[in-house]
Amino acid sequence: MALRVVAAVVVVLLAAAPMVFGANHVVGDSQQWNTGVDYTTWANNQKFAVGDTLEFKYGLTHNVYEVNKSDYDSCSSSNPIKVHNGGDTSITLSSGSSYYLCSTSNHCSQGMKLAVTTAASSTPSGASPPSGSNSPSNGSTTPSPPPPPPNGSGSGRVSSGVAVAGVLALGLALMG
Ligand SMILES: [Cu+2]
Repeated sequence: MALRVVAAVVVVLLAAAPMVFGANHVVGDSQQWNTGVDYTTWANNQKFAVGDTLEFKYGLTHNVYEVNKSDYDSCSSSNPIKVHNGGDTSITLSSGSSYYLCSTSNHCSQGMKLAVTTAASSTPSGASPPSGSNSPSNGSTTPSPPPPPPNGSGSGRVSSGVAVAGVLALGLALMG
């Protein structure tokens, strides 16, 4: 029976495993990474977490420059942290904020700039469970778990044996 509980727990863990991997956010959704899209609004409707991926899909006239905040604010592409090309760029988010823009002509000032901030998730500060171990079972009545039935496993074994014998008898009757 304990084995069955362990098996059930393993099944639940396996079912939950895909949630460990982060979500993929296609930048701009169906509008993708393009001019004329408000990526501030888009980002505000997303929930970014550490480990999520940001996927930029774009035509080859565009690109993805990862920049710092001041360059993001001023649409400067002269000092990029990282440059991506090729039309399909996936970036895995780490904690904090990251900033992206397109360096082509004036695309950034036409809206091709994106700021992403991941939610602080892994460190809930100061929220430790209460450590007091005062259980409310100090009263006069002592609640004890009910004892197992005296010959539970024995009778179970007997009844299953009877069942097996019955199946065998049925099989013999069918064959004979
Ligand atoms: Cu562009």
